[in-house]
Amino acid sequence: MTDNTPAYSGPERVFSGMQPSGDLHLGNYLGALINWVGLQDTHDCIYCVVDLHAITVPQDPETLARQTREIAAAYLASGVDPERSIVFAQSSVPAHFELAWYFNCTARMGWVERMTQFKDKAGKDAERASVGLFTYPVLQAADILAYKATHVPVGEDQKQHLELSRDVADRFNRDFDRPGFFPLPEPIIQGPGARIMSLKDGTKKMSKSDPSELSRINLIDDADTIAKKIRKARTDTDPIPGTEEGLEGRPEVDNLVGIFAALSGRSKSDILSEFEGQGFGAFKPALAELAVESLGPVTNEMRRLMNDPAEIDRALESGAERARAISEPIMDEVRQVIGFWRP
Ligand code: AQP
Repeated sequence: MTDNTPAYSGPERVFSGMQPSGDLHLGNYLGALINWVGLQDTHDCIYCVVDLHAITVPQDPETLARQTREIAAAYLASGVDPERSIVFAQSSVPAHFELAWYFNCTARMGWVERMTQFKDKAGKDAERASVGLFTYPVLQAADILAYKATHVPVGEDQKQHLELSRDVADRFNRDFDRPGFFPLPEPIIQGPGARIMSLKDGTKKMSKSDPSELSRINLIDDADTIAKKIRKARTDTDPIPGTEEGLEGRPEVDNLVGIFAALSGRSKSDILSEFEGQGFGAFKPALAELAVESLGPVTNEMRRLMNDPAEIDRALESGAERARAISEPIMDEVRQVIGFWRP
């Protein structure tokens, strides 16, 4: 459908975000955050705390403000440099609200109805879900395209939403006969951490909103908590296989091996050859040690930043200013393209 669209010829730009809807976990870190850090070397990057997305489900106001700072602290602690990259809270840049409305008028009901995340999150009682939860992926398209971002590093769960962003951009370009006006953003989904599953159920993704604390490792967990969660992670009684084929039908084991690979920067098959034939009594302590060693510096830096929120606030304020400076001229162009009256 999009093959013949003349290409966007503007600069490459990276955009991504995370919701302040709970504590960030290992899935957010390995699926997205570590890729964000690396992309700073090659691209102009914009990293947003997506508080407008968080309020698609009820949030306590004080907690929302604290968690917004906490997510920003996690970005900085993981290595996002607020001088090189733009770090800000979504609600402080008006372009997100405005473009979301235009895109609500561009996206088609049928496209949004197909989104599996809405079905998962709304559950059986979709009638009672907010309209915002339904149009969440349209707001996501606005987030990206308010900056004409070309690349979006995310975990695998966001693939379908990114396809919708491409459709929205393409539809806008066609409806207003402005080929190449918006880029068709490309997802960057990479590495063995692209889909980290729950520690309690290898068929469900690790998620902030899972009611079980034991299902995830949070970035703010201390060493003992991490070790306990890994010790209690669900496994089976068979030994570790020697090849990736041996992981088939063993989703929990596959997940733990994937986490080991992502944290160590090694391949799954390399990990399997090291642990082939061993039981979880040997594997789990090794994984816990690796997780503590990898996440410890991030946790400590997050704690330091949370004890001095002024540093976080400075980064968010200057990031918002820089984000507005990029998005405002784009919004002027968009209003002109749509044909709004101006004196
Ligand atoms: N389990 C995961 N494995 C790999 N990547 C993941 N991401 C989320 N979970 C995993 C990636 O993290 C980024 C930010 O996600 P988000 O905060 O916008 O919300 P989400 O995708 O809805 O994540 P959660 O943790 O499941 O939150 P809740 O429970 O609030 O919905 C995205 O790039 C995502 O792909």
